[in-house]
Amino acid sequence: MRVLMISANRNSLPEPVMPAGACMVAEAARDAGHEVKFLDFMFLKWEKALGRTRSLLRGWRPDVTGISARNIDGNNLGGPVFFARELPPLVRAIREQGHTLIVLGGAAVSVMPEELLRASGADCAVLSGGTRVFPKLLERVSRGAGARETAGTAWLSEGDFKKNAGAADETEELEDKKIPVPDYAHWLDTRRYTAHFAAAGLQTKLGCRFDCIYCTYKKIEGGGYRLHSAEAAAHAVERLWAAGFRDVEFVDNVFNCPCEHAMGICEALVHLKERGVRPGYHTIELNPLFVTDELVSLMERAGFAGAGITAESASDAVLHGLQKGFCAEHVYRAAGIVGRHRLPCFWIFLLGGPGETRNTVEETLRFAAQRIRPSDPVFFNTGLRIYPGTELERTARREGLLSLPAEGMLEPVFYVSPEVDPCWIMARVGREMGKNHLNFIDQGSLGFRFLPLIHRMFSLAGTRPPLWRFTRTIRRVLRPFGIR
Ligand code: B12
Repeated sequence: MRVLMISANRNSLPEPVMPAGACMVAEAARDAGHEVKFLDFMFLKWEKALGRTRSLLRGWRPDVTGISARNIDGNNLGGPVFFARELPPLVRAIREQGHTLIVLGGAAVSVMPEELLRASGADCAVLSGGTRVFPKLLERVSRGAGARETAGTAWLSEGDFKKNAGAADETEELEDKKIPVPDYAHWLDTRRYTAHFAAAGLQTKLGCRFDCIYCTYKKIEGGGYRLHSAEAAAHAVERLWAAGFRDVEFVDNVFNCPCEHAMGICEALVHLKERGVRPGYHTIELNPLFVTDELVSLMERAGFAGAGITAESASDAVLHGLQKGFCAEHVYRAAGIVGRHRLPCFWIFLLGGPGETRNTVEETLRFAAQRIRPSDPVFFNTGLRIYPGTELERTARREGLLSLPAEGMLEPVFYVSPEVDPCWIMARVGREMGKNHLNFIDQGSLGFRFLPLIHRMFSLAGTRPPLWRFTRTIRRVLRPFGIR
């Protein structure tokens, strides 16, 4: 069969991310014997993206068109951007060119499948396990059976949302299986990505054991862990290295849990380094609870160039309200540990959750000012995106802050504790940024529209990722132009 895969993500902020999942799924379809073409929208303006789609479809009629939808929105209360708004016109443009079965997939679809199916007009959606489910769906379609009933898919039937969750990934044992490493250069303009500081993503496990009230990770990946072995991770890194990638990002939702798994992977990476395979490694999520001297030392020996720490708050009341499963003491301890090492860290805080007050905001700001190394950037995000089905949604409804039905929550809606005004929080963070904390940034900084240009400049100068290591330099240069 003819299959078109469209990676619809055009968001290049805070950096363009390579559509790993879309490539993996396209490759799984090709390996199953289908003829597959790929359209990557990342570096295209909207009109151009639609134009390319139309002209491709005019000359080549795919039986099935997959649309990979990564982001619903930018998760930014200060400047909301609604990416999913591009899906309905895209689906219409595809339909205008003739019949093709339109299948939605991607992280956004795992988060809000019903709402995206309703809004986009696509035929069905793959809920999870794309590399397994999509080829099965294609196989059914090729023999004239209905795509919709494939295990792992969802669809609308006379306006009702239906799904056949089937044998989801939950039960699948990943141990010792190979980690799919797609031939990225076949599907994407990889040079363009790496020139914008994008690292090749590598996922070493699925699942999340935490119960953070706002989060969708369990919805996307399931609760129980399914782990790839350290050998499988090392093998995947070798393949990425051989393909020319010099930066590898662990896209596991939380890299250091289970901690022994992360340690095992780091040990395997140390051995790889001894054999001359030495990319820079990155991860955006370390949970403070499992930050230990031993882990950080191993990460340094393995060649990690930077790591994010998702502390979210330094106030016990807020951490409790968010059900983070750790308290302020752990956040302080993590700062003490990384302070004894050289590994650059990027601290992430979520302000405005249940229980947040002016006092708790001050607690977090004090922690950031006094305990975080001035060379480490600190990101303050105000407001929590509310997703249907989360504990945060229930809290917001109970507190009378949310009355929209789930369909209305596709356009971003945010929670901010009724005990504190979001404008006050943003202004307060702004005041700290305006002082001498050049390492502090807010959501406006991540959405700064000249970031891609800054990436290019640093990249041309031969700088290696992560760019956030240069936060203070960048802010110092931008300040005279009135840019915070
Ligand atoms: C790691 C990560 C990041 C890293 C990415 C690093 C990198 N090198 O890729 C960083 C920190 C940079 C990042 C940034 C952002 N992220 Co992020 N990120 C993730 C995370 C944890 C993992 C993503 C990943 O790579 N998964 C592994 C790959 C292999 O999976 P995948 O691409 O989803 O593909 C699988 C399936 O989706 C499916 N599939 C994919 N495409 C298709 C297509 C078809 C047709 C089919 C059938 C199936 C299919 O098959 C694949 C295999 O199963 C997810 C949460 C999660 N657990 O998924 C959030 C997540 C994707 N991010 C999210 C967001 C919001 C963002 C930001 C907008 C945040 C911000 N404020 O800036 C930015 C956007 C960046 C951009 N340019 O688009 C949201 C997106 C949904 C939403 N709420 O809108 C998520 C889901 C987290 C959440 N809040 O729920 N992110």
